[in-house]
Amino acid sequence: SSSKSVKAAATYVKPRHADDRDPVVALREDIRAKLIYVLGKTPESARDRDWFAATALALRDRIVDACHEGQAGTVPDKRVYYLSLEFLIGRLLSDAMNNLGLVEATKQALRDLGVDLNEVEGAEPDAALGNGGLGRLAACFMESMASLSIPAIGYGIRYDHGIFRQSLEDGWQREAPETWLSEGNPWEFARQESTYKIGFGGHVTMTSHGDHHIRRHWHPAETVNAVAYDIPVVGWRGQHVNMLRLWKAESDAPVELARFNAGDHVGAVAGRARAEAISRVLYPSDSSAEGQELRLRQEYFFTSASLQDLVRRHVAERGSLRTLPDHAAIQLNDTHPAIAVPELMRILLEEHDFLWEEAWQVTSNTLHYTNHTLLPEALETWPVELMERLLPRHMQIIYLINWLHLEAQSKNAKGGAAHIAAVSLIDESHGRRVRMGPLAFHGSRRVNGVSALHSELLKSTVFKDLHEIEPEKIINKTNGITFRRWLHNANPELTALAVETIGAGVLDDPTELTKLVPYADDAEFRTRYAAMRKLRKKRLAQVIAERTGIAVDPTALFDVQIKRIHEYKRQLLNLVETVALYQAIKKAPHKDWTPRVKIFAGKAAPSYVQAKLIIKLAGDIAKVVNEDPDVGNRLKVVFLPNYSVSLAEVIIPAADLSEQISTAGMEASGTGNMKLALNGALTVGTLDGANIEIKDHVGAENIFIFGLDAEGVLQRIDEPAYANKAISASPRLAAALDAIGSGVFSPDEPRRFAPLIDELRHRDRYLTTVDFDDYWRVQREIDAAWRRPAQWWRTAILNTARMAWFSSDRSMREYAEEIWQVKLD
Ligand code: HBZ
Repeated sequence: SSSKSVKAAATYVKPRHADDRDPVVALREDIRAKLIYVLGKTPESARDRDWFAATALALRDRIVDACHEGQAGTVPDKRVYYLSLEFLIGRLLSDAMNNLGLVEATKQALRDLGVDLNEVEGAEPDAALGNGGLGRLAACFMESMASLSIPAIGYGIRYDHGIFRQSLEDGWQREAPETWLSEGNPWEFARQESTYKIGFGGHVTMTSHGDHHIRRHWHPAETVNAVAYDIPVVGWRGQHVNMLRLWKAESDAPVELARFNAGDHVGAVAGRARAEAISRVLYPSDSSAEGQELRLRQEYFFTSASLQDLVRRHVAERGSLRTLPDHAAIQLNDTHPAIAVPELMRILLEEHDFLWEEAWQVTSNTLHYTNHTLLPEALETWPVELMERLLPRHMQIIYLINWLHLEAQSKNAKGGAAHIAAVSLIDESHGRRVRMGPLAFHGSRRVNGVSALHSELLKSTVFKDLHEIEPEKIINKTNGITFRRWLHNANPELTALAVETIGAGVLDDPTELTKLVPYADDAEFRTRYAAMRKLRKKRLAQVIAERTGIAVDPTALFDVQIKRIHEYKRQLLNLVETVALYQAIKKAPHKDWTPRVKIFAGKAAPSYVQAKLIIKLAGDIAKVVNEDPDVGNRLKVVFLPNYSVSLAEVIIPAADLSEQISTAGMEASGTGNMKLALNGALTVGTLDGANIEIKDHVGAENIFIFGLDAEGVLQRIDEPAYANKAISASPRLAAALDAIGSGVFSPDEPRRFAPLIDELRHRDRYLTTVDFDDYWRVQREIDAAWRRPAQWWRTAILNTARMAWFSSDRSMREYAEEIWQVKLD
């Protein structure tokens, strides 16, 4: 789709290439040569997938040229290392073409070869090495760092299987493995020469070095090789290239030939299979901690490989590791790499002869930690027993770090037992467990939350006691999104309209979007803006028809909630309101209802029973509502399967309304909220996460806010029987719950949804019942607003015009200046 008309961009972006052939001719020749000589295909026999690989290889050459042209042989003053267990990248082709300024040239080159760029783009599998917001944020940050020329390396795992493919079987979620690497990955370079040994298990020895100096040494029982695979990340206008370095686990044990020859073909490779399992699959749970041994192995595997790699690089470039904090800033994306704290200590102590205090200075001045959640079930802890077995030396180091930390605390005024227990890195309340959040906090120079509200809540809740010890440590860095992907590439029509109206400068500087503000009052511009949206809605309607068989009317209000399925995100609130609306339409079918299409998409963690039931409920409601002749086009309900980055790129530009309705205080930030508002969807939302900052930027009159705020939630949650009271006070809510709970949407199994409804009636942990009436009120206000198109489109344009601050370029500039202390040009 991006081929359609980032024409606007291509006109203004000077193509870069390594030779002086005409860019179209050069691409045509190179793509053809890749197809024939690298892939071994003929143009006649090539499938779209082959053309994709050939095109990617030709573009990769140009990225390498850009890299060599710009940075060859230079050692940057300071590098950023972004450690993340997840990078939810999606497709890379349109990113690469756009940032190289080669969209039109590639399209023309392929056309000359008789191939349609759109088909080629469609043949690229998503690199879906992440679950949701946290993983996608890492991908946006990588793109922005390259675009800002911040020298950076992203470190992660090269999973064979990313997030599972979701299908619906009779409305129930089914998971199948995603095989994105089955035909190779043309973007990557395998670097067999960059291999590190990662140890597990074993024991620790002590040797005396005189003067009371005892050195400990770890002797792992088992080692696994981490092999580097590099994906180059090219920034805007090809000015700078960074690397995403992903580690693959390989066994260092040979095939046991004697066993194999004796006929034990499976046993002969069992040890190898165990080692290689580490990079086999992405853990598919989001916002809940896994607690399994393989997960801890993954965390240590990629953290150790990354630290060994960056330490080796630093020593090669600078000699002494004492200057590491001056030349390296390591960012830990949540606690998944928090084992970096004892691992960096171990490397400095054992492999570089540091004394404890020196090692601590270097470690705690190099590491930085981003927290992404306050939900207690998502905060990682590891049983001490498991750590002792898998990482015995690290457990010793953690004990010593904790001992010194608590020793310092026992000397201060608040040093009582309760305070010590609150700040300890070990939780002793239900078995002994290492608390990875406090470990990351204590071992880092800065800790950041991801929205203003979230950072404040960090200080008053999960890190309250640690914050009092070091009040300067927690800072806020509100999330952002890359406009290159989420506006320019995903919405070329809106981009072209903006470029035509306010100039191409907007492609380099998103703050130029504010120049659109006066056009909100220009009727002709509003008509063009609305026409752009209509085009994208027709396209989405096609996709909906293809994938679900449901026919939707593109003139209806497209209301979207797209995100992981989780109770705190309250898809259930949206569904209960859908049922109430359905009942109201049935009662008064001839009222002038605002036609709506409610669009849902998102994956549930495979073991999350309630979330899977919510998906089934969406499908069951859809079946009844969509087939009811009394309803017609007034209301349609759609659940689009297999939500992904590339599906988001289709839905977001077609959305009129963005549902951001989490229980206040629970969504750390949200980033889909930013993508939708940037593309001109109006937000219906709670005062949660970055919604608050979106409201501040777009203006309170241009967003629909409802429900309790975070403080209100904290108060209400302690009141007795709040759900009961809310239901008794609202006949509309009671009727909707009765319908769902009694089987109106599941006549084949009337009690199917009782678990969901019983939870709402008796406990309602996420205050769905409490916020319902206000949600209903604001939705009817939205119905009315849709019936005043001039006003609606004015508001939509003001949203687009005022979202510039949410660019991840802004986020990355703030991290660079206030956390990493990296100078920007
Ligand atoms: O991180 C999300 C937050 O829920 C969202 O509000 C925020 O915008 C986004 C970026 O900061 N958190 C996640 O996506 N968390 C996970 O994906 C996750 C994955 C594995 C875990 C725990 C959490 O073990």
